[in-house]
Amino acid sequence: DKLAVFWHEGMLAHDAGRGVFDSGRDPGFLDVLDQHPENADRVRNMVSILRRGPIAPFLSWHSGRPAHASELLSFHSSEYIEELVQANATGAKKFCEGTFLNPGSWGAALLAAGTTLSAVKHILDGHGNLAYALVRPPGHHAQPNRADGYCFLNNAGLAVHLALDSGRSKVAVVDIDVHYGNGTAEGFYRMDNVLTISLHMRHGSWGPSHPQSGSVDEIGEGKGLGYNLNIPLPNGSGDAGYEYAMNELVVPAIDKFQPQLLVFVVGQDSSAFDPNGRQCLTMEGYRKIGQIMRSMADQHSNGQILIVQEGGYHISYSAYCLHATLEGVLDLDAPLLDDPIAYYPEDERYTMKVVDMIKNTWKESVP
Ligand code: 6DK
Ligand code: ZN
Repeated sequence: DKLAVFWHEGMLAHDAGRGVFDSGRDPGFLDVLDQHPENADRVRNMVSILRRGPIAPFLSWHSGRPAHASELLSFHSSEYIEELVQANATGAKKFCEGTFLNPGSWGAALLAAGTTLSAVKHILDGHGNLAYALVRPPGHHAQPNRADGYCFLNNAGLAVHLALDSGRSKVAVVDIDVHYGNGTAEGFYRMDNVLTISLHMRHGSWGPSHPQSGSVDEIGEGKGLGYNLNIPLPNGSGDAGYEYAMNELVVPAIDKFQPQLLVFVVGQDSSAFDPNGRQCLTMEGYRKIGQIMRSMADQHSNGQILIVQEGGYHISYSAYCLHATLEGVLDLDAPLLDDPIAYYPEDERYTMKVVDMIKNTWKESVP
C-alpha cells in the first residue's frame, strides 16, 4: 500500500515577503533580508526529496484542488471567511505578527484546505490507508474566527470535520510541530469526539515561542473536558525526550480514546537546526515518532493515518526530516536515508573525555 501524496504547485504562489526573520520589517541595517521562513523554497525541497529520494518508490502522487468557500464553514465562521475574501479583494493585509496575506496567498490557502480535504477523502473512500497533504500556508494556529502564526485556514481541522461528517465517530489529532496547535485545539475544545494532542515547546523556555499558551492545564471544556492533551516540552528535549513523551503520554491517551482515524500533524521545526525552535529532534527521532504513529494506527484505525504538513523552516533539513517521518510511517525495515547534518558523539560524556584529554596534553606539554 503506497503512501498517497496530495500536492498542487499553486500553493507556491503564497509569498509572505521579506524582512528581518518573519517580521516583514526592514530597519535598514542589513543588505540581505530573510525570505519569510514560511516560503515556497522550503516546500519545493520537500517535493523534490519525495520525488527523488529513496522513498520515491513507496509514494503515489495526487493532485490537490482548491476548497469551495462553503467547505470552510465546518471549522470557520462565515464572518471570518468574509474578512479573508475582503482582504484578498483589497490586495494585501497583515493579520498579525508574521502573518501576511498578499496577492496569491488566498488562492494558495484555498488550495491548502482543498488539498487536505482531498487527502482525507482518499482514506475515507477506501483508496488507501496513508495520505499526506503537502500544503502551505500552514493551518494549525488558524482559529474559527482568526488568522494567527502564518496560518489562515485550519487545514487539519477541516479534514477532521469531513471525517466526522463521513461517519467516523472518533478522530484523534497528534501535532508534533514545535508550536502549540492552538487553532486546532480551540476548534474542538468543547467536543468529546475529537481528541487533540500537541507536543510543543514549553512557553517561556525560549524567546520567540508562539503562541503563548499550550500549558498542561488546558484540558478542554464542557463535554470536551479531558479531550485536549498538551505536552509542553523543554528546549533540547531531543529524540529520546520525544520518544519518551510519545510512549508515556500519547500512546496511552490514544489507546484509551480508540480513534477511528489518526491525523498526524507534522512540523519539522522541532528539528535540531530549525531557526524557529530549539527542541533538537534529528531524523532518527522523526523516524521513531512516525513508527509509533503507525503502530497506533495499526491497532486502532485499520492503519489509517492522514498526515498534514505545518511548519519546518531549515531549508534542507526540514525535507530530510519529512523523509525520515514518512519512512517511519511506512514502517520500512531499514532506514533509507542517512542524516547529512546531525553529528552526535555516541557517548554523552564526550565533553568530559575531551576536557580530560586536553588537561593531560596540557600537563605533558607545558614544562
Ligand atoms: N512572529 C508554525 O510553524 C508557525 O507553527 C509558527 C509561527 C511563529 C511565530 C509568529 C510570530 C513574530 C512575533 C513578534 C514579532 C515579529 C514576529 F503554523 C506553522 F507554520 F506551522 O509571532
Ligand atoms: Zn511551527
